[in-house]
Amino acid sequence: MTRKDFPPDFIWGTATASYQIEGADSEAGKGPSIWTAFSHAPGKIYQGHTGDLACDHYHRYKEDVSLLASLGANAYRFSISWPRLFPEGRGARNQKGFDFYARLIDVLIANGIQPFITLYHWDLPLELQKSIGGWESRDITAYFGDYAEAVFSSYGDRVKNWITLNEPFCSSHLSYLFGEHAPGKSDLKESFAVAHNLLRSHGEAVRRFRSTIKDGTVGLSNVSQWVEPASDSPEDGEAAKLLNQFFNDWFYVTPLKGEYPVDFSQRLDKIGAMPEIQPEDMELIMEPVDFWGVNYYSRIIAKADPKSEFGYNTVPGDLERTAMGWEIYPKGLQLFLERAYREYGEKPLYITENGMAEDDELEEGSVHDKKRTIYLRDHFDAASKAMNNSVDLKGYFVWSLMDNFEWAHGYSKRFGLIYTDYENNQRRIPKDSYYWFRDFLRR
Ligand code: IFM
Repeated sequence: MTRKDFPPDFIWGTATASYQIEGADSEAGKGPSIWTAFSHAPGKIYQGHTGDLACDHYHRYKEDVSLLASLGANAYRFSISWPRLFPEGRGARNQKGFDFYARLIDVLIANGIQPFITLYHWDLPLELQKSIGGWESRDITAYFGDYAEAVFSSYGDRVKNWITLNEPFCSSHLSYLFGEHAPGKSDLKESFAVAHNLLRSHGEAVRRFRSTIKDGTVGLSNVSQWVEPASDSPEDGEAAKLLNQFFNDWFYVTPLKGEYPVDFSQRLDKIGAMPEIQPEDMELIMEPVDFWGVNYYSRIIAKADPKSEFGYNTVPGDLERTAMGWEIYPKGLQLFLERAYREYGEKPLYITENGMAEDDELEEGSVHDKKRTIYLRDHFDAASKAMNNSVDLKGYFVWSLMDNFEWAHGYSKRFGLIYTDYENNQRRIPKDSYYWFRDFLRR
């Protein structure tokens, strides 16, 4: 398999997110985010790590763009930090923040790299959390819309591809149900209310996009798991359907059809956890997207369990795992892309994240991350098979350009093509997988 197995205009890039790489968290007028507060709260993050400095990308963005250019990437997906532009989420603008992204965009374009910008990758301005409860409040939608519009008006002349939200599943359920992410709450009903407000805000951003930008595309990036039943039994089949609705369909089918997936909704209804849907909410949520962003890492297996709240549980599979403990299943990428294309409206797809954490070690200036290289090769192959089966896949972003702040895991998990040497002033050291990807792109 070589680059020639993909169309000539195929997008090849890497992805990152603001809080995970930028650092300069309280510099140049930036306001704190919910992750600033969460990472500084005792006991929330591995060994008390924070994103205060992260990869120091804020100061080293030119070096990072040079590394992208040497890789041969023709695109780069990054997110904008809302509190860097609006320190309190609304009201006063921070011009230095706007200037930073303008410089980043310009240097990318000068190097022939198209920016793909995500508006929200989890770093909500802390002030909005404190004053209105962040995503818990319906009022967030208008504020997110205003922020989105300010971004579109500032950069829309140069940036053509946009993503509203990254993985609303995580910013609702990981943050409000499982409590692992900021703001760290555990309340089922609230997590679905938050998911509803995230989807409404996504719709609002799409609406603002259509009224501000004349040429360009906008989509939504979802964490996407290939769901399998534990056996051929009808009960496990039903379990897989429910898990699919909870994990995947909730954030793909709802914006497509304006209706929450029926079976899972019925379960939620029974326990009084369905979000309140007001007239016109669904019309807003359904604002049509131009593409779906698929963030694929692994599969999950569902087994019927009449005693559990939703009628199923997940059970471990027996495939090799990454350092995150996620099973390595390239075939799942092909199957997911095929299902997504078929069931989510035959829209163009991008893989907006794919990659793996490995226990990388620096040995005499090199990192021999063989597993990651094989992982990427096999997932590229799976993507190309999906395309051969008629899936309209337009691009592939490897997660991540460099090792970075992996949320609750701090810096203990390394996903990068480039090793970040946290002990030595965040020195960048391209790993073997970086050179493999570079050669793949050159060939
Ligand atoms: O690092 C995260 C990213 O922020 C969102 N998607 C999954 C990645 C790996 O866990």
